[in-house]
Amino acid sequence: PIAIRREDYAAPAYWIDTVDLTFDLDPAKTRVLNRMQMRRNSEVPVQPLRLDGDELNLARVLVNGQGASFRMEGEQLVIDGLPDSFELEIFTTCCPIKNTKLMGLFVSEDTFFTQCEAEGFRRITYFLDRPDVMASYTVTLRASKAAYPVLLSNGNLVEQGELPEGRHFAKWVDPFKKPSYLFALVAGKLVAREQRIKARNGKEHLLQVYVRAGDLDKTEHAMNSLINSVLWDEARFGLPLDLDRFMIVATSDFNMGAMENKGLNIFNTKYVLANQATATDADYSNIESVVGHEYFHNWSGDRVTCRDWFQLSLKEGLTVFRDQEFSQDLCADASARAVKRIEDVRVLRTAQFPEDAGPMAHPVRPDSYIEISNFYTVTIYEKGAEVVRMMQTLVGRKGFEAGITLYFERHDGQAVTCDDFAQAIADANPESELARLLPQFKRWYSQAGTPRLAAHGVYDAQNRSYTLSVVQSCPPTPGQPTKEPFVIPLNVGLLDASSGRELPLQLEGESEATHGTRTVVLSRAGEQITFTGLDAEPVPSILRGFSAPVILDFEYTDAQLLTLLANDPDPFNRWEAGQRLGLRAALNGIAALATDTTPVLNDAYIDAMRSVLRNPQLDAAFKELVLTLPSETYIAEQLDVVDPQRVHLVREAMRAQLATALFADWEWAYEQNHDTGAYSPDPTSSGRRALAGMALNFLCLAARASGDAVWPGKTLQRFKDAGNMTDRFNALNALVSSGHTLAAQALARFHAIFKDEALVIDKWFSLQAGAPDRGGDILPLVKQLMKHPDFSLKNPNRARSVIFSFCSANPGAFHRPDAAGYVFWSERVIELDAINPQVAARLARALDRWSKLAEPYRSAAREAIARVAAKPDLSKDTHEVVTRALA
Ligand code: B3K
Ligand code: ZN
Repeated sequence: PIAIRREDYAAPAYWIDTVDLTFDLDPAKTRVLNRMQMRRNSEVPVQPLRLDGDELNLARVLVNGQGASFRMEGEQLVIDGLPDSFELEIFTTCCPIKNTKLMGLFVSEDTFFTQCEAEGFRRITYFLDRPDVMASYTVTLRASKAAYPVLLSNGNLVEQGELPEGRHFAKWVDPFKKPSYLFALVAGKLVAREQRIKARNGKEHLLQVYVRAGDLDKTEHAMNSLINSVLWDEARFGLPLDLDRFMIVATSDFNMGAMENKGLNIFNTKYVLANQATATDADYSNIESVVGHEYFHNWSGDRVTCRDWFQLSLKEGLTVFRDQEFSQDLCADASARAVKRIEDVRVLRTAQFPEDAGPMAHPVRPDSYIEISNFYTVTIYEKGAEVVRMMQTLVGRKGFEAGITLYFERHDGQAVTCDDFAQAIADANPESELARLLPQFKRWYSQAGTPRLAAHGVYDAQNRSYTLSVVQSCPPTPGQPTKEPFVIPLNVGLLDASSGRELPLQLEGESEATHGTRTVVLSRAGEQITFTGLDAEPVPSILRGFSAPVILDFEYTDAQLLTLLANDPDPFNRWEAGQRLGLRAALNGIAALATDTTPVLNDAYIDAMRSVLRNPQLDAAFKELVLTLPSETYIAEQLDVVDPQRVHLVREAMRAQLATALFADWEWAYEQNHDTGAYSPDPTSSGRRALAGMALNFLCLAARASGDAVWPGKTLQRFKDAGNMTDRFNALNALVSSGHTLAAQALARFHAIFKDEALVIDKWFSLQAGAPDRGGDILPLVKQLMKHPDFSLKNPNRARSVIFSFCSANPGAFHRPDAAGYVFWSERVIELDAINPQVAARLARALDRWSKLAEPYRSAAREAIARVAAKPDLSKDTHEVVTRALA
């Protein structure tokens, strides 16, 4: 396989103005007639037309209605000697029922779906399958009316009717030009929830959510999320819905979360279907985010798209930022907004930071790839969103809105680059620090790796000043041995060490002090920030709100962290102080070779946690976040050499200690929070359910140590009586993760109740495969689960629920001294690769961080990766991941 390079970008040699597609849908043999009006791009030298194809059967090629001579070069269809403009007609067939890759046209539960991003359209017809070729589409779908009563494509339905032999047709015209990756069709037995809404300008729109007949009672939340998304984008950024009809369709077989096809979004059922009996609060909130995300793509992605796939973060980073802001803006108060921010940062730090430190590290705008599907990463998405967020911080919220307005005015209907985006934001804010530092700021797009800030504070009693010295660095990443300094907006505040009160801020040379947080813009390798007018050494609160995606090293004393935890008005840093204390305890425990009975947490930490738990001023959701210990993955990232079993053991010891030491407090917290009344997924009541669930978890864990039967009994009762899935699942989780004997009957009952609810059965599998390992018991269980009649490797959600929950989300169970976890992993990667390379390549990344492992894990992991890499006929996807891992 060969690498595609960003610097090799060349404009297309031909343009496609219109595409007229006719589908005769049949699961075993679908016929596709593709009629295109094309013309030569006069700005590039004359050259043959090369159309992309993949697993197509070619029947006929006509140029201006005449049989044309063509040749095949690999999978490309090549035609020479074409006139400057012409009609090209191509007739092909494909086999959707055998399409297990779920790219292109495939069948799921007797329904046709498509997935074209990034390069799936070439599996439907020969095409210039690249995002800078934008065309107007007319699509006619023909199929058996009984089997496929609903026929959908992008845009507006302009005609429909009957055909002979029980068939019917529907013709769709998309009023907007689009790249091929945004094409979609759906055909099958579906029903829709519908809602008509009126936009600000008085225009009416039809919103539809299509699902299978039994699922209509689970579409209300998705519809509400869609309505909120439409209103929000108009209110916050002045971006209206530009279509008469906006459709969402759910499928249970999907490689990812959802897809923003113009006017016809296709979703994984996981991000559409919810009612209180089947979905947890987390599901509700994910649905809101993903519905928002796909809807926001209608502008950031569809109206303005990417010139090439290296610019993927142009649409993904921006759209993640937009969906994060949407969810925050829907929150009723600052505390709920902070909770959302903390959750987003947690994802960044547990998933993106390791990626940026591992073999797959790449810039937000990569320089090369072998398989683009491998670059739908947390770096492109989440770090990309942080880059956009920093721009907003540098130009202010209003300035950023002006920048977005300019970006869409300037580039509507175009395929553009990350540079174009940054330029528009800067141009709308000519006086800003962003405009002043733009070329340097753009290093966030070109340099991979997580920058580190080493900060150090010195108090000068004589001058009543406090100087923070900050040195930035960034470790080497593949292909980038050295890095230049980044532009880093650093949000800072100071607290009084004795009272914990926030201090006014006066920088050296300023005549007046200000209150609250200050944004200091770092741009040099080393800088000093001096605050004046201070009577004593303050406690610095640095990187408030996580104002940049960096690692901050500051030698806080425990006392300083306790002050921040108790007092910081910035909720993010308040939470962060608790995490730093927990992390410090974990690292000390690991270094001291703690056993499972050594106390790892000191009294001060436990008392501080008790104060947070009992604090009447704090919301339950925030408490739950503070009391959640840093994950095993996050702890492991802080170590040079990782013994995953030791990390697991120490973290479990910490959990056991929190369970016992705060037993009475957990009882109190449960009593206070477990009754949330009639179900509503709002942040306040979901926060209370989360804290009650956490309390039950610790109470069952404490019972494990003491032999007490009361709380496990209560938990089982709770499991049986629960009025919603969140409470029911939390109770089940408490029994399973404490390893209580009552877990077995609860699991059996759960399966019996929900046997017909695929998404709930996914939870049932995932809970078991992700449960804390005790003496190596999880791998045999996982192998058992794979033999369960409900298991299927072909369904991505199901495969993820068992295999990924074990390999990627359960380090204590996966990293076994006997290497059996790695052997299992390599077998599954190879097996999945033959079915669905995208899913396989995702799983392949479970061992990204192998080189950090202690022996015997390290050698065993390397051997397992090498075994996969040695397999002939590996997909490009998996091949790229494992060869980079071994490089
Ligand atoms: N743009 C799609 C992701 C497509 C993934 C292709 N392998 C979903 C999204 O980010 O909204
Ligand atoms: Zn997206």
